[in-house]
Amino acid sequence: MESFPVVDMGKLKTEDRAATMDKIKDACENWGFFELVNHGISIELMDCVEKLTKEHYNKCMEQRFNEMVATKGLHSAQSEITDLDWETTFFLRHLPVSNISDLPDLHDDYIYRMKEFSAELEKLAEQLLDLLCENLGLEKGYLKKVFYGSKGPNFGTKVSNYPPCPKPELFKGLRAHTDAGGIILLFQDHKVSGLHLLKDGHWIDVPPMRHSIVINLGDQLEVITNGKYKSVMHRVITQREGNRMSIASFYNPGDDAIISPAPSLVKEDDQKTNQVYPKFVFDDYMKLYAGLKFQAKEPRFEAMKAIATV
Ligand SMILES: O=C(O)CCC(=O)C(=O)O
Ligand SMILES: [Fe+2]
Repeated sequence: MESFPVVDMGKLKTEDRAATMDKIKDACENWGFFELVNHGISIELMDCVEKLTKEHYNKCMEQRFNEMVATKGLHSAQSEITDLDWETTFFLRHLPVSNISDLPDLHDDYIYRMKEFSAELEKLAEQLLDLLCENLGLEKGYLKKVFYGSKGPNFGTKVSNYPPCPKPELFKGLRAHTDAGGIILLFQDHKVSGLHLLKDGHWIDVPPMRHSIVINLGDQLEVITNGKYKSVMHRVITQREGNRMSIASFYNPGDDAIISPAPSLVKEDDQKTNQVYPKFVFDDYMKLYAGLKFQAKEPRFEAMKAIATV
């Protein structure tokens, strides 16, 4: 079986550039996921973010999670739980307006480092969007411009921990879904695994690799590429031992961004066979997604076609 795609971004500045671009193209077309190394974000910063996130979990999140488990009586579950995820999270919004300083239990150093990390991830996301443009034959800046809307992109970070679970067969850390937005950049625990993607009907492990960033594509890139690239189902399983940290940053279109297939990626045949993806305002998609996250994406695309407000 082919192995999980690992892209060495350092090679983009060498004679291996063309082969590296091909690797990204293949990953986008066939996996919806890839893992980046030599992405330019400093190891020192990543180690610091990891340390601060784990400290914050130990200090603030672990007890809260255990109380939730006790209140809901989850330890006595006897059959699979399908309406809840075995995770504890908080969300940092960076763009269009940051909420980091408003969050109650983050100390100054953590806030400072998370801001620094998110600024690096924002740059990386925009760089990746341009690499995708290049592979798709779209002009440089096309995707960034589409995502911009009138107020710029939505960019935020979900900080999650998946605590050890006494009954991993009954709980998912995060139930299977595709991501609604644009491009996702994930800094995952290098010791405790758990993220799976669905490929050709099989769940495949996204292997932990220290200091890498895992990239995946959301529903909006599937629409804009008219299905040339697909958002891929993924899930997190629970483990009996170890707490898994995951810091997922979502670079998404702005609320009023108008999303539609790039005209150059729609073929005449697609029109005839009605294979064209819908056109909509991003926030309308998000409202629909809120209630349907853990379901297949195709009915969401159909529903957006039926609404057709733009
Ligand atoms: O925690 C992970 O590894 C993945 C998280 C994820 O898929 C999500 O938050 O959408
Ligand atoms: Fe996800």
